[in-house]
Amino acid sequence: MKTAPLDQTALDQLCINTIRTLAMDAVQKANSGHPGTPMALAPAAYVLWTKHLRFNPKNPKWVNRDRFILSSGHACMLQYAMLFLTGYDLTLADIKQFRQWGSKTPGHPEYGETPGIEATTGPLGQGVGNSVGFAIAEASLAARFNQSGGKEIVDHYTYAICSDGDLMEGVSHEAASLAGHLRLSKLIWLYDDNHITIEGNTDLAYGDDACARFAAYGWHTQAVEDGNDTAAIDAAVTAAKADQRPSFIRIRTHIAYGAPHLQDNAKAHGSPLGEDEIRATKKFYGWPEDAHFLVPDDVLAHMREAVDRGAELEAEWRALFDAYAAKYPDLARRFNDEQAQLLPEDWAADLPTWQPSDGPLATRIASSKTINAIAKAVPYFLGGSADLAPSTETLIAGGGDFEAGNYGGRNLHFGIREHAMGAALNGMWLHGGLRPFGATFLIFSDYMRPAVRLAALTKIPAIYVWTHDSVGLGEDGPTHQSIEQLASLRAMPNMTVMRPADANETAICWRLALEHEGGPVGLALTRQKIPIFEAAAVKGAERGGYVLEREGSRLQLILIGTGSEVQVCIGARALLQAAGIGTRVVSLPCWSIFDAQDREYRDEVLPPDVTARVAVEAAAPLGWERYIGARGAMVGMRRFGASAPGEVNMKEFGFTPERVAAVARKLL
Ligand SMILES: Cc1ncc(C[n+]2csc(CCOP(=O)(O)OP(=O)(O)O)c2C)c(N)n1
Ligand SMILES: [Mg+2]
Repeated sequence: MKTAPLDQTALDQLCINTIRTLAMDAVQKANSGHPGTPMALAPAAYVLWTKHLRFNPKNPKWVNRDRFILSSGHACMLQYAMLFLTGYDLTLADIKQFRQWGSKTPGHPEYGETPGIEATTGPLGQGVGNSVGFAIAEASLAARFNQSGGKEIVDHYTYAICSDGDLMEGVSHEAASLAGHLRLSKLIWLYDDNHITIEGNTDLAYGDDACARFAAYGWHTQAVEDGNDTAAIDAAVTAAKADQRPSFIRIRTHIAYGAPHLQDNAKAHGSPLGEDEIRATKKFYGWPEDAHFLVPDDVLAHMREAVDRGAELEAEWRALFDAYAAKYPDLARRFNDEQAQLLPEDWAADLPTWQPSDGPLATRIASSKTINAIAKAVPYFLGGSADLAPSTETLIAGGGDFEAGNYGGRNLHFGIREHAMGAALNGMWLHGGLRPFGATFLIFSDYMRPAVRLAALTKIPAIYVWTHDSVGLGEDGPTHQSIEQLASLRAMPNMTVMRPADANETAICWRLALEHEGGPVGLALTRQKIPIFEAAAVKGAERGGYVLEREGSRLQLILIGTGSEVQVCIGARALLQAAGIGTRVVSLPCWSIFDAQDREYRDEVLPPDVTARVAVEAAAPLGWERYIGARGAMVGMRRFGASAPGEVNMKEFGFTPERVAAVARKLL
């Protein structure tokens, strides 16, 4: 591709104004949306798409494409215009359907809805957070697959456009700090410095020297003082690519550029300009004032050169890959399999199992052993923690550290940056070729929640290792003890929460997590030791819930537990059985998997005519009604926890066989 500075011609200007007017017209037609930012960013987008981005519109999934993420997702008409003009499977009719039910042009970019959209954005800061994950993935794949030292099969940039809001959000600070530390040199952020947010001028709330901030993170920084200066933008991107640090380009723009009454006005952020203002703006651009959705033929022809260019780029890469495959057939096969997220045959054959005599064992320790077995069998499985690897037990032994200069390492160190970790995991998976996990305490799932929610919304199968999962963790006290987290995570669509009751259930949950598609999986694991069941007794964990201990006589009572509280249920059952009450214990490690079983199975585990049921979980009771019904009881947490040894907490908060048995008896 040419990299000489762009000498702006009349045709360039026509293209830029086409992008602008498409955004204005689409927002006006929808009577909703964000016109001002696409108008201001059109020159930058034009430079990026025509001069720098390597992509193939006819194969948006080409693996070595450059990635582009619009972190300021509200400006998505910019991206839709670019995707349409450069020849993706997106038509002018789709643009006219902006923000309508079922359209390919939703109100914020949604992964999976529109070809060429790499990540769902809109919650400010997430896209830039994702971009760090994309760059991590590129570096990881490059380190593990590239062989030649010349033209390589994994070699692409990750670009993100971000706004004032993105940079104010905390996650951008975490993510940028991490990227700088890791020296992710192929990451480039273009900052839309327009001095405007929704409430007005950024002076109201924001005075950061953005370039100084990024320089302090170890980024390469540049400033372009005129967002219409395509040559300067082009030169800045060229310099950014050449630098061996992540790059930050501040571009001073003017929201709603060219609108006589609305340029530099916060009103242009999130409302249609209005027909009169649109006509006046078109006049300023030298555009036919009454034309709507006008795409001049020469503009389309010029922009669609991206189709041939993309085909060539991909063909070139395919030749490179074919040569690679001839030389390194095993690596090439693995590369393709991992891109397809294929688990190696028999990958789960060597997952650990335990005997009761091996216990008691914390489920976090069982998880550690399982992680290491998975890591041996699945080379693209990798992850890390937010500075809690020794506590979450997530180190891959012999995996090496993913660090600047050693991007082949499989242990990521996200630092104390849970939110960036969540966002980066999303980016790593969206990039392709990796199956990532991230770890912290269950309580700090709150610190990564916006990213977890986007993983769920986007159906990203990230795996979260959330340990120290209840008041049972002990002395660290109520700040560290999760209460409402399980309920709130279970309330999230597409989110799978698993809370295994022992080591063997933990290994099963991990296997299910690896095989899971369609959303993230969170494993809630204990800090404290718990006894181990016979492996054969817990096989039913595969179905989310199962009868762990059967009633000795006629079934009168069902005790349902998860995690460490299954032990409490077992103790209570012994007391109740001794009193002649036929009691079964159901272990329910995963509600959503259990709910997906057929009715016959569910009714077998929880017979509908047995209404005396007690749920036992050291967490907020919300949601348990569905399993205990109107007549059931819940032994849970209705307050915050306390600082005391874990066993004391469990006793004081009523997680004892005696209390559960007493609660149960009242139901009979
Ligand atoms: C996390 C989050 N908080 C709030 C919003 C609502 N919101 C959308 S855009 C925006 C700020 C707009 O300013 P800026 O980011 O500078 O974008 P510009 O208007 O300049 O394009 C806000 C607060 C959001 N989308 N995400
Ligand atoms: Mg702004």
